[in-house]
Amino acid sequence: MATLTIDTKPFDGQKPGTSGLRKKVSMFQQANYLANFVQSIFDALDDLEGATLVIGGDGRFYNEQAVQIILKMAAANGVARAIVGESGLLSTPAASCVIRKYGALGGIILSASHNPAGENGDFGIKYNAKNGGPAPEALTDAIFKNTQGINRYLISDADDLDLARIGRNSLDGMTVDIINPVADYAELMQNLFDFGKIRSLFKSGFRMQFDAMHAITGPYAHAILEGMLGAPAGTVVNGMPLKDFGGGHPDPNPVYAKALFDVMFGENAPDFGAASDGDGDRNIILGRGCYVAPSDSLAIIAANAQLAPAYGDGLKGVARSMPTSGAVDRVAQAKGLPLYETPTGWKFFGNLLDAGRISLCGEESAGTGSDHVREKDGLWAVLLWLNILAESGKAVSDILADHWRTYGRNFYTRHDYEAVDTSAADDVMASLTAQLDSLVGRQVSSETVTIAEDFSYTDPVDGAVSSNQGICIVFESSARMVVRKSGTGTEGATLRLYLESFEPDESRHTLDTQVALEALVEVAETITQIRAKTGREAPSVVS
Ligand code: VG1
Ligand code: CO
Repeated sequence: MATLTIDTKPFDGQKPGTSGLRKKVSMFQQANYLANFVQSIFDALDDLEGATLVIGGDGRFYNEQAVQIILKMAAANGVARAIVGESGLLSTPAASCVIRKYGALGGIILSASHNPAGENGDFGIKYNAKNGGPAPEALTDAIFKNTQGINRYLISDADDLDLARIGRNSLDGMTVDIINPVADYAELMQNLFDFGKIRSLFKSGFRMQFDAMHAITGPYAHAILEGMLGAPAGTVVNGMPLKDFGGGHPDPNPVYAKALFDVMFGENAPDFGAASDGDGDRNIILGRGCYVAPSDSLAIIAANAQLAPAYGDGLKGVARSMPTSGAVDRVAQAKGLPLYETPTGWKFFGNLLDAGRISLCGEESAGTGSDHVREKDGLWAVLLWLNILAESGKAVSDILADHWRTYGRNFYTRHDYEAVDTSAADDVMASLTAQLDSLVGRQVSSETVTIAEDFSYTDPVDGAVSSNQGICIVFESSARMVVRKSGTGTEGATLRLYLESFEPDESRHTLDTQVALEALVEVAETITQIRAKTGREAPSVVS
């Protein structure tokens, strides 16, 4: 076996977005495309020689081929040991858990998360650092810079490994440990939650449906919910990961997870419903006849986390991304907890978690997590909810109503305009940015603008500044709107419009969200002209 040095040259468009590099599969299949990016990661790491790396992905099309290429490149670049999930599988939170548990230098995660999979779908790759979290911006900038000047990569000419066989292998001098992708993660979950209590809950007849959407959480949910916690067989649906995710779009929201919504709002609905996304880091929570908006879920978890053993001593602090609703702020205030507002993307929570400033964090896009790993964690959130339900004995709908009664309700919606013309999207953002100053004081229908800003974040731990993170407009009524361009889409551009208003009056808490926010939607259109400029009559997804 030998190390080959392959000549190559830079490719356009290898700039990592919100969570790594995401492109069409066909792009990744071009000769040297993946290898260029992987070598650019390796060249950006100081301590690669002799290190341990974790490798795994969400099982989508091209996952296995990519793992084989990365293993051979790791061996050629002097990595001492690779830890790989069986068949190349690892959910994003499980990868984070494994990196931390085995003291690895970092890990390479293959996923495009919620983006559709299959030969004509998307593929993605990202690097996670020693703490188990997404590479910080300084590192992703260095990786991008390397992709622009790359002229060679190193790869072993060894044969492919059989990834389906758990055990120890050697690849051109590098140790490759193929592990059960669920075991370490399941053990961690067992240490955080009261599995006995949750088992009793299921024993008492409590019914649940978990929709794995044919993506990576299937094996995890089967093993933990049906295996360790004794939920009846059939609790987990669509639990077999498929290379094309069954042709679906595993973004757990009311549109793409409609089947679950139909069950939970239908006759004879189970007590509890949940779904996860492609790579297992997101979750949605439903009760019988009710949906818990992700921003509310974060607030409810923050308010009740002490019911689970791992958080019994209370929380150090909480954080949310800027577009996430202010529901969790009210809990933080009531409990006297520090609250941080970060840009979109999990990487910004890492420093706060590492520094012990927060124990819990989340995003409006259905991601919640804690200091147990450094990624958002779908199944973890579901288990925390189960622990809260088991401990409180309440139904999901009661927990929600009680929460709003105590803290008031933050009505919240996100409107996505997917795959719009890039120039139209840029025009929306540019003209909004240009009118920020003149917006302050302007009255639009019943709302008056008090703050209009281009969100910029200074990391309180290392002082790093991230600017242009979305336009945020606050009104006198305390209503708020945010507009940003997605960093994960792969077709044209995706614009996200986030709208929020606060309702203290309990008699109005049962209003439909879209009805409650109807007027604000029109105010936002007047200010942004999104519909006019993109030529869309309505958003592609309302969540
Ligand atoms: C989206 C979400 C963001 C999330 C990111 C990665 O990013 O809005 O909150 O962190 O996806 O999540 P964007 O830039 O498209 O808005 V994921 O599950 O890909 O795991
Ligand atoms: Co995801």
